[in-house]
Amino acid sequence: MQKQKIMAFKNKTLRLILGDQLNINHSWFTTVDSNITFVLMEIKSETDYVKHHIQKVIGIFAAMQHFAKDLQQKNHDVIYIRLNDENNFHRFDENLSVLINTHEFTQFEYMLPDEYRVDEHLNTFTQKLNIPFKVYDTEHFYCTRSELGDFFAGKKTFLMESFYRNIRKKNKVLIDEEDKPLHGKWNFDEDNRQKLPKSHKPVNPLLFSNDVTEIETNILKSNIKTIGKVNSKNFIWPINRKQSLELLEFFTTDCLQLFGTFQDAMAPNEWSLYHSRLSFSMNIKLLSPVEVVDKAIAAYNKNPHEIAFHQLEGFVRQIIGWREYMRGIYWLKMPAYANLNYFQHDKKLPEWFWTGDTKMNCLKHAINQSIDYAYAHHIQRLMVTGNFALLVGIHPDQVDAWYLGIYIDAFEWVEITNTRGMSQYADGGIVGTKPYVSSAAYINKMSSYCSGCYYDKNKKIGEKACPFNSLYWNFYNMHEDKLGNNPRIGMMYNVWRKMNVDTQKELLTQADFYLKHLNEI
Ligand code: FAD
Ligand code: DLZ
Ligand code: SF4
Repeated sequence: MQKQKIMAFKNKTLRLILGDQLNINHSWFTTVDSNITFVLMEIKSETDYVKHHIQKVIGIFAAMQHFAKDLQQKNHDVIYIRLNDENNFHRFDENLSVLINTHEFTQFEYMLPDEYRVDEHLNTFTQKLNIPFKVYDTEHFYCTRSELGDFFAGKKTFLMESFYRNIRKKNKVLIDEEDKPLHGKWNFDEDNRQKLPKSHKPVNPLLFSNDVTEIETNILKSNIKTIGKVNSKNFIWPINRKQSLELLEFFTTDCLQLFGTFQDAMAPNEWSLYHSRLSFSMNIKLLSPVEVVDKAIAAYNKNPHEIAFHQLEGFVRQIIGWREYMRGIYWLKMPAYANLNYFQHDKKLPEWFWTGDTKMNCLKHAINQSIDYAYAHHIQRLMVTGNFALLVGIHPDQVDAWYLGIYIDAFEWVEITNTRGMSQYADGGIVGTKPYVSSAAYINKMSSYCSGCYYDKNKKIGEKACPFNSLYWNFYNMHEDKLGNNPRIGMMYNVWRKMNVDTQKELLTQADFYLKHLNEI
């Protein structure tokens, strides 16, 4: 009798797949097991924790739906909870509890979430669970969550460059037999980062044409508040692995050869230049960073005459360096990181951050392109929108919410470290060694925005003076107590301190005028 009972007992496992865990090469999917059911869910706790760009929500739902279909075609058992399903409770814990009870699952399993918020939510859920549970790695990143913390243990500073070198050595990426970097040095930045010549027409971006009208209709029906525009008949972003691989192929054949050269360049009607636009596919794990890096190296090895080594290294350092580094900092410093506000900034974002309706041409283009494509490249994020937000003293919570909402690739682990850390210096120098601020000179050096601007890039004071010029000095003046002794910006303080007092006053008055009229500039 006892024996019979044990044989009749069925072990049934429920495995949760989050919207950014679409890694088909994960060991979960290598064999088909009829005792295992996978669940994916479109839920409001994830769509509503910040106001998202419509393209971000659509892109994630479309990719989740494709992924579920792929799994079903491979004979995996899949439950897919849609946004408007009657039995959708719109929270991971509630939906999971109902499923576990109704289907009598005997085990619950999930992969480590990338975001602290969801990690905590699932920790709390599993603590109360009355069946066993197990947590798996996502098998996506080069490093574990705690690797950066271990690497910098006992150190006061967290230099990206040393972490990057360590990962390259450890994984033998662009490393010779003597454990030295290929081509003799680690950093080729001085070969990169040129302005786009007027006569140069960048490559046309590879865009997809996905029909996602049904998803858009469902989002609208469910009253989810979104920002931005979308052409849902021709959705341009990759929404499955096949398209992500096509975009990777396009990048390595058509963009990599000029990636580094124009990495920091900005031009009014060029929204993607030679950037890969692979962040969305990578962040939802349709592509792994290892395969992206390997593919770029293979393209270089096949064609070293066309792709210079500095272009390749420039790209590899973004992924092996910055991407892994930001994730490590996130897991080392959360949850305190999300409340850091080193400068005690407290202003609200001007309203035109949501419309692009400003006379400042650089901001107008960077914001409008973000509204149109849910994308801006790194220097637009750092040296245009981020630079402005820092100079005028926007509260980092406001800045975070904007970045987390507007970009298709935005997930807190990589968004907050870039925004609060690299861009706003709200962490007081954990990620960056100095605040990234500039006057019009840098924006003009790297872009052709200034020539079409209402403001005059050369004017510091008076009518039509570029706001960046006076706000820049105002920022340094305002934060002298915190920045005055920073050796990396000592030169700027020397210039400021040597400046004629009347000029200083005029600059501060001009900045004050702009600060009082933020919504109208
Ligand atoms: P490429 O220029 O082609 O670079 C290749 C890859 O390198 C990217 O896909 C990305 O995975 C990685 N990478 C490059 N720079 C960084 C970086 N600083 N940190 C981490 N990875 C990097 N990136 C996100 O993925 N999500 C975000 O939410 C995000 N928010 C940002 C906010 C601010 C204020 C700033 C300054 C940067 C932010 N970044 C973010 C980093 C970077 O801007 C984007 O990764 C990049 O623009 C994505 O476009 P791409 O794929 O064409 O990148
Ligand atoms: C960003 C996002 C959105 C908009 N919607 C969902 C969703 O409905 N269901 C889901 O599983 N994931 C979604 N995501 C991605 C999650 O926010 C992401 O998986 C967590 O933040 C962990 O990084
Ligand atoms: Fe931007 Fe100033 Fe140049 Fe105008 S003049 S584009 S506001 S930097």
